[in-house]
Amino acid sequence: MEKQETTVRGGEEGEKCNATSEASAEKSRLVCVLHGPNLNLLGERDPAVYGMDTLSDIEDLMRERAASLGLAVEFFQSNREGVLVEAVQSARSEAHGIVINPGALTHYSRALQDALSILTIPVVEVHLSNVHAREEWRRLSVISPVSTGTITGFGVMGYVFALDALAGLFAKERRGYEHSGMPTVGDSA
Ligand code: CA2
Repeated sequence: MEKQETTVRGGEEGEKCNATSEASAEKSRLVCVLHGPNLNLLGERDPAVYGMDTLSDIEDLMRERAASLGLAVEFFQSNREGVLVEAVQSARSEAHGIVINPGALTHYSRALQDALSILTIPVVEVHLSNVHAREEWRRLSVISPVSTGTITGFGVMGYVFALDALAGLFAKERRGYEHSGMPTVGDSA
């Protein structure tokens, strides 16, 4: 099968979730998957909290699900807040949806919050652990108010659920256009 997705990693300027595979962006909805600080260490430490899977395992799982949903996916990880803000800005014009695990930035990054708040595409916030069952400070997410929805505590499955959620929203959006000519992503109907 023709490979649809493009994988982008690291913090190089100009490489953040761009639709580098233009053909794929034309054929499928493009989902930009953003991983925040320290998530590059997954699988190396704290398996009791974050599981044994590495970031690469998660991306393989998502690629598989994306292919079955007819979505294109791109991945980007950075340990730097400003670089992630730039990735969100790039996704604004390139992607149809975002899946983001902002790591610890979840709890305090107003810069990331502002960047996401400008978007009109759906944003799914994902956490491997159940942030509400851990320390008090993890219960506050400054990202949740600017996300379409949040998935927390399902481990790596949460990323798969996030793709399912986006595929559902895209399908609903298409139906909305067909029926009324109006977009319906994010409404409560
Ligand atoms: O549960 C999640 O997915 C978190 O977003 C993970 C963040 C944490 O700060 C959030 O409160 C919840 C931490 C990511 C750090 O990942 C590590 C991976 C391996 C070893 C140590 C940290």
